[in-house]
Amino acid sequence: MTPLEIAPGAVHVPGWLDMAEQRELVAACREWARGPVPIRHTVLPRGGVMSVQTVCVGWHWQPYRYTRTAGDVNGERVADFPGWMGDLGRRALTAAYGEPGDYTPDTALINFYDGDARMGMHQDKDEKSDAPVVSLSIGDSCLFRFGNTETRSRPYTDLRLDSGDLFVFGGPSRFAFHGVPKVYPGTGNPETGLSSGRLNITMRVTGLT
Ligand SMILES: O=C(O)CCC(=O)C(=O)O
Repeated sequence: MTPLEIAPGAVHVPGWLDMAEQRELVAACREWARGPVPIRHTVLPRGGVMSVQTVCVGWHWQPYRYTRTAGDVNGERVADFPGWMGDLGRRALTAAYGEPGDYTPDTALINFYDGDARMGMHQDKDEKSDAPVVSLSIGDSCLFRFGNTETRSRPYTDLRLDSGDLFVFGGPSRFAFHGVPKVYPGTGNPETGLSSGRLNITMRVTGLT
């Protein structure tokens, strides 16, 4: 549970979620995956399809904007961002930075990685706010690549994110490129409620009203 600063403003807190919290998050995500906007592989503007499956709460993300309704899926409004998740986000900031500030996340992107799913190096920059991103990992471990704000390539730091880990990036690292080059199948604990695959939840402040 000792916070490790990976870069200025980017903090890894291994083993932050206990098993009961991981189970509760898996159960909540399973519900959201069913609807009102079901989990799906996001289609990119040039026709590519993301290998991860994504469902959102609070706001719906599609490349490269947020909307309340999911025009690219079924036109429904996404589930509300629950108050308990905001509390979890503030606890996460306290664990990473020592205090929560006025952190008020209003969206979460929930990504499910199975098979060979991965995520290329990218910046989270569709938010109109520079508030930190809180990332929670459950299930299979992965190789997480955390880079710099200028380029997709080096310098970057490779680290392993395990089930229960928290990663927060804000301040000078808020717009750093990052990605998931590899998931390690079979490394998760089925007690989380996930028999296979990896779940990642990122909370963000959209800055939208
Ligand atoms: O799965 C992860 O750990 C990272 C997810 C991510 O980069 C994103 O949702 O933008």
